[in-house]
Amino acid sequence: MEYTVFGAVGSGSVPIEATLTLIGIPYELVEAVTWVDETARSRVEAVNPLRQVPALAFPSGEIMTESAAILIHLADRYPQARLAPQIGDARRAQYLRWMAYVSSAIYSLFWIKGDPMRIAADKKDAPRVIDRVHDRIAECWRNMDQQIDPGRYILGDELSVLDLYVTVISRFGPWRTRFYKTAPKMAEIVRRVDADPRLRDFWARRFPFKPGWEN
Ligand SMILES: N[C@@H](CCC(=O)N[C@@H](CS)C(=O)NCC(=O)O)C(=O)O
Repeated sequence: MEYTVFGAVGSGSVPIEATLTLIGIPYELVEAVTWVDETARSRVEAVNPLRQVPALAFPSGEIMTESAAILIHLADRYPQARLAPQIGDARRAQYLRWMAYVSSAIYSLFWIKGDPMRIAADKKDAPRVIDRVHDRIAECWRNMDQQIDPGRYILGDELSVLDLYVTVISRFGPWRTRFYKTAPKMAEIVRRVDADPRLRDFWARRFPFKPGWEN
C-alpha cells in the first residue's frame, strides 16, 4: 500500500515528489506528460477529469488533486519532517497565503501558456498571449518577493514545502533568469533549494538542469 503520484518530469508534480522524497515515503509514479500528449491526458482522466497532473492516490485509494493542497496535506500529515509551520505557529498564516497565491495567481496561468489557443481568437495572437502571460507571472513573483521577509528560506530558516513549490514553479516560463531579476530575495532561496544535497539525485531524475535551463 503506497502513494501513487500521477506526474511528469519537469511538471507541477515535482514539488510533491520532492516532498515525499524528503519525508522518506516510497511512492509509485505514473508518468503522464499531459501538456503534449493526448494519450497521457487520457491516462489521468480517471483520477482527474481536468486531465492534469499532479494527482495523488493515497494508500487508501482516495484521490487528491491540486498541487498546493497536496503539499499542505503532506506537510501536515508528516509533521516530523518539519516541512511546514503547523497550526498555532505564528508563520502559518503567511505560509497558507503564499501557497494559495503560487497556485492561483501563477501556476493556473500555465493552462493558457500550454495552449494559447484556449483563449486566443487567432493563431497569430498566440505569441502575444504567451508574452502577456509571462509578464503577468513576473509581476506576481515581484509582488510576492516585495512582501516577504525571508531568512535562509521564505518563511524563516527552515525549508518548507513553500520553498519546494516556488523553486519548481519558478523554473517554468518566464524562466529563471527573469525570475532572478524580478524576485531577488527568492532568487537566493531557489538557488539554495536547487543545490540541496538531499535532492541532488532527485532533481537530476525529475527536473534535470540541462545546459541553458535558466533561460
Ligand atoms: N491547479 C492545478 C494545475 C495543474 C496543471 O496545470 N498541470 C499541468 C502540468 S504542470 C497540466 O497537466 N497541464 C495539462 C493541461 O492543462 O492540459 C494544480 O495546482 O495542481
